Amino acid sequence: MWHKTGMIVHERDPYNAETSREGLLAPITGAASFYVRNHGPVPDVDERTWSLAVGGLVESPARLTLAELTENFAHHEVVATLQCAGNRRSGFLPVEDIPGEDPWGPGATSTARWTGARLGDVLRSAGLRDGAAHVEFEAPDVSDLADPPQRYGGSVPLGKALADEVLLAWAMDGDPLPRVHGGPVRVVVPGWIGARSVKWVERITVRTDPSANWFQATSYRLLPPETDPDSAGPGDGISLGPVALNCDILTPEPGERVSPGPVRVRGYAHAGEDRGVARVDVSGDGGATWVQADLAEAASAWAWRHWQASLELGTPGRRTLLARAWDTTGACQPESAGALWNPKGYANNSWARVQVRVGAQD
Ligand SMILES: Nc1nc2c(c(=O)[nH]1)N[C@H]1C(S)=C(S)[C@@H](COP(=O)(O)O)O[C@H]1N2
Ligand SMILES: [Mo]
Repeated sequence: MWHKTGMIVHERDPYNAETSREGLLAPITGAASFYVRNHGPVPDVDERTWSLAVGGLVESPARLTLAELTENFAHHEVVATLQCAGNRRSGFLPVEDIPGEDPWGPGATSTARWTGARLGDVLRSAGLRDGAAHVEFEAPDVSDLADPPQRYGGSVPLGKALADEVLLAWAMDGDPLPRVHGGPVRVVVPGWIGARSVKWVERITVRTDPSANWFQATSYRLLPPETDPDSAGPGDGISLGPVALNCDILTPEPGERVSPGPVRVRGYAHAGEDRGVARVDVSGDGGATWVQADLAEAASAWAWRHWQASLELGTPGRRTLLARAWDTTGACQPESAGALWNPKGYANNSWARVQVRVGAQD
């Protein structure tokens, strides 16, 4: 019942589906094509009885209904790209298989215009107490992927939680937030991995430490390649937060046959947190020469940038198209997936590679 059409479905239950390459070409993805990442069943939340508990290290613990949240706090809009830490995991699989994790291509990312209250306004109205350093979010969906099975949750440091762009969102592209995307209310943490944008949020707890929830303490962490992910425990590996600079090629699609002559290559690029996309290079000759792509304006500082370039692919045969983005700190994406491979398959931001065939036949 939560299923959408035109998606690349990785799992039916829990429903996990990525946006098609074609769907990724739109500046604002639209709810009908927005990727879905669930760790458990979509919970049955009734917006008439939903409430948000705000507690922990606050002066005045509170419980807000949807009406109180929408009527007592200023409304803000942010166009923001969400990107799952598992986006582009499929690029790791030729290096070494990653059992038990979905082989996401470039479509575990999408962009929407979110409307909501600032999380910071809600926290400030409750009043922060000494020692406040992290803000935890909890949702009602129970995941049996967690060990032990538990409700989904996570946290962000207080500095990010108070930032203007972080919302408790009740609308997506001007419509009530669809249930599958966390309605009635979700957290939206622009610039951070999608895992922190907790859907169906019902409890916010201000703490001294990061959340002990399995999805924060044990999962969504970058483990050294030689570790066994099943024996990883709380605190192992690097906790993922801000999204790494990334890009991918959307057209032509992998395996597509293109005519000799100039080929239009299009894609997206995204850099998390306080970084912007500054340049994208595209190559049709394995990186011997590069062409700089034309960058479209970003819809906001928190949104991806689309790009396009024209490449001369020359004589018939197989070619690998490459793309690499640079960010506003001057950093470039790493070249190889092999150097980044990790047991859970997170944060593959290696150069985009798409194989095409030039000409009528090989
Ligand atoms: N309650 C809850 N929130 C959640 C999740 C979840 O399984 N349960 N998945 C997280 C992950 S890993 C991602 S990438 C985003 C995906 O948001 P979307 O399904 O709206 O695209 O939601 C995050 N919030
Ligand atoms: Mo994710």
